[in-house]
This record gives sequence, C-alpha cells and structure tokens, in this order.
Amino acid sequence: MMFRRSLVGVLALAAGLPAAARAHTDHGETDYGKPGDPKKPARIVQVVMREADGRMLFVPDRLKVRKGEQIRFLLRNNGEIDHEFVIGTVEDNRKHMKAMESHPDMEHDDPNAKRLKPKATGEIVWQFTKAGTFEFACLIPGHYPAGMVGTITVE
Ligand SMILES: [Cu+2]
Repeated sequence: MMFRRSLVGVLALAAGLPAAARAHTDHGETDYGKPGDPKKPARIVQVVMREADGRMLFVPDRLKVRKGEQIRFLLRNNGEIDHEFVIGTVEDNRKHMKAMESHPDMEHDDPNAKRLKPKATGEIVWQFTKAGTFEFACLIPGHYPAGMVGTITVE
C-alpha cells in the first residue's frame, strides 16, 4: 500500500492532477477493466519478456479479448535484465513512463502490473470490462522505445 500511494502521487504530479483523480475506485474499476477474481474461470495467456538484437519485446505482442472476459496472464522474464508488465490505457502508460524517468526504481506490484527479475515468473488476473484498445508495456526507462509494448483489443 505504501508503494501504491507513492505511485499515485507521482502519477498525479506527472499529470498535474490531484491524487484522488488518479486513484482506482473502491471496486478497482479502471478505464481498462478491473482486477480479476482468481476463483472465476479465466483464459490463460502466456507472455514472455526478453531482449533480442538491441530490441526488447513481449511475445506475443497482440491480444484480442471479448468484452467481460477474464484473462490469467502467466508472465515469464526470459531476459537478462528486469522487465515489467503493466496493463493500462495508452495515455496512462505514456504518463506513467514519464513519471518513471524520474523514478526508475519504482517497483510495481499493483493488480495491473508486475515487475520481474531475470528468469522470474509472475501472474496477473485481469477482467477487461470495457471495449477499446489498450496496452501492456514495460515502463522501465528505455524499454518501451526499444519495443516493449503490446496491444490489447477488447471488443
Ligand atoms: Cu523491460
């Protein structure tokens, strides 16, 4: 919770908005869905993070989801350095990336984000309750421009 507060604060600073405006609601509902319920059925999607020839990537980097569908992301960092997986709107990720340029050691363990050390695995259960185009991205400075971004289409 400490981290959550500081992240929200940093994002609010970056966005020039009061912290409350950036915070999740009580139900965890966001513009891009909400934390999933691990007891309910979910489609499993495996995502690998790695570096390759000066690029950094997610495999796969494209996902189609039915509105309302719950996804269990099984994440694995096959790279040599830390990576993270952050689900968000394109706009949120841009703002968040700017905030991380001044706070590169920010650790993510929110319902929509996971940071993984090399060879580590992790899991996120997320329900996509809204139609639209969203992203999963690695917001560690330099990684997004190197290619660490994927598209989630909810329809
Ligand atoms: Cu990365």
